Formats: sequence, structure tokens, C-alpha cells
Amino acid sequence: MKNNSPKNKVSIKENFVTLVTGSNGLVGSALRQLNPQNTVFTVRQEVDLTNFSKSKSLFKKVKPNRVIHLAAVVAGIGGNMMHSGSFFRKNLMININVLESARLAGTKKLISFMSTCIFPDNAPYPLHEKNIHDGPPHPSNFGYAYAKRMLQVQSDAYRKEWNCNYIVAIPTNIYGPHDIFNLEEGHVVPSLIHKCYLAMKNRTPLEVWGSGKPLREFVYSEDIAKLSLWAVDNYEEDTPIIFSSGKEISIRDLVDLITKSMHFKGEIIFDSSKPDGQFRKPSDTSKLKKYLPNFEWTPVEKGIKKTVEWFLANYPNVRL
Ligand code: GFB
Repeated sequence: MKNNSPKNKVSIKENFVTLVTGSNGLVGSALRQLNPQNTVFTVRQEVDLTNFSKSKSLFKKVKPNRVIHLAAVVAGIGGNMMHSGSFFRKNLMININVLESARLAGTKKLISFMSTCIFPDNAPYPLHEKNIHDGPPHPSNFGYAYAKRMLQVQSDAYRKEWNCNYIVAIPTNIYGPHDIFNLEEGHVVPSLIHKCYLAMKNRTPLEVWGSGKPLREFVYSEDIAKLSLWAVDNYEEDTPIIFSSGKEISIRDLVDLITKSMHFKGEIIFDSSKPDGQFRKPSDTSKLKKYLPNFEWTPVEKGIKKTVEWFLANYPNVRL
């Protein structure tokens, strides 16, 4: 592995204060484990970032040189369909407040996160950073996607007027410990782990939404945490960068990995009355590969096993 690989670069520049927003989430929790120097972690319970004056006070107090902005209201396909309006409003407010507070506090570098679900529904494959605004998103995450797209717009506008070095990453489907294991609104990995646990406990079939045919690129939270530390030090482009291994797996194969990790031997039912969402969203990983040709992604088999182990060790004290 080359020396510039994030595997060898988990600490960030000394004498710089880094502020991480949304520290209790998937990537924030993984970042805490990496224990970067001079880093302040903030959570929703401490500071309501939808409130501009609270957000401004936080930045005034911490005076961060750099920010890893992870705070967001997120969910899987179920939550996104149910809360289109509130996800739009809250995410827009959080992002408007955080980027403006950073600017006022003189923050030199800020990385924020979108997601591959924000791409236009009819975008050409593989999904490329340049196409994010070329059409409406898939209807299943309309409000969330439009709010997240504005992160790129705000970052670009701030760069143009105030020369802010604010960059944007686009991870694919992140999973790992500390996720939200809600049965109806969670992302597919945590929801299915929890459902599988209950199916074993209650001796009932495991009900999987949709046909099992859609394909996703799952990325382990710790890998994204390492990449965010790399990017905040090294990525300077005014266009976003996709964070993905580029490896697709079907929901059916994901179910197989989860049930094997949990030793579930019961019946599995695919419920076609539930939404499949986008069929696939393969991403163009060439930009990331150009910078980090040797980045070692956690294989999905290993990541699922670690997530299941974490869930079993922490249940019922998991986020729901
Ligand atoms: O994680 P998920 O909700 O996100 O995965 P998306 C949805 C896929 O998993 C669909 C299937 O094909 C579902 O039919 N699935 C099967 C399930 N069983 C379940 C289940 O129990 N729960 C869930 N949630 N899905 C997301 C956006 O879309 O993409 C997020 O909603 C985020 O905001 C993420 O941006 C990257 O991949 O469809």
C-alpha cells in the first residue's frame, strides 16, 4: 500500500481543530474509533443544527479549521417515502446553517456528504459526479435527494464568492455498527439484521421487501470514515467525489450473507407488495481510484459479519 493511503493516514494535521457534526451516526461513530487528534465530536442532543443561532455559537466556541459534516436526517427507502417533506426541510436547514456557520467562523476546509440515491433516476450508468443535477431523483427519495443536492450547490456558490474550500463526497450505501435498526424506516442492512433476529426469536419467516433483485454497492462505515479523513486533508476539487468500491451485490445475496452470519435456518419470504426502489445505481469509481489506487475496501462478507456481531452484542440498546 502506498503511503498516501487512508489506511496509513488515520490522523489529521496536527494543530488543526476538526469539528465532526453528526457524531453518533454510522460514519461519526467509526471516526471516533479511529481517534483522530484535536477533534471535537458533536451530536444532535448537544446542539440542534436546524437552529442557526445554536449552530453559529457552536462554531464560535470550537473555531474549527476543518469540519467533517455528517449531521443529517437519514433513513432507508421506507423512511424516505414516509417523510419526504420533513427530510427535505430538516436537511436543508442543517446544511444551510452548518456551511454558513463554518464560513463565519473562518473554517478553511469542510467536507459534506451526499449519497448515490440523489442522482437523477434516468442518469447514465455508471453514475458519474458530473450528472447529479441532470434530472429529477427517483420518487422514493424525492425530498431527501433535493435537499442533499443543495449541499453541492451551496459549496460551489461559497467557493465562487468567498473562496471556501468546501468539498462534497458521494458515498454509496453505507452500513456498519451504530446504524438505526428500525424495522420500517431503517436502511436495508440494519432493518434486515433486526428482522432476522426477531424471526429467529419468534420462529417466524423472515420477510424481505421487494423482489430481492435490486443491486446495491454496500460500503462499510469504517472505510468511509478513513476516506473522509483522507479527503479533508487531500481532496481539493470543486466537483464531488464518489466513495465506493464499485462492487454491486443483489439484495437476495445480501439476505444470504445476513442469514448465514446469524445462523438463520427458517423460511425467507420476498414480499413483492413492498417497494424495490431503484433497480441499481452503479457508480463510476475512476476519480477515487485515480487518487487512491490501492485503497483496501472491507469485503462485504466481513463487514456484514462485524455488523451482525455488533448488533448481537448491543441489542436491545441499539438506535431504533
Ligand atoms: O437501504 P435501502 O432502504 O436504500 O435499501 P436504497 C432498499 C432496498 O432493499 C430495496 C430492499 O430494494 C428494498 O426492496 N429491502 C429488502 C429492504 N428488505 C428491506 C427492509 O427490510 N428494509 C429496507 N429499507 N429495504 C437509499 C435511500 O435508498 O439509499 C437512503 O433511501 C440512502 O436515503 C441510501 O441515500 C444510500 O438504496 O433503496
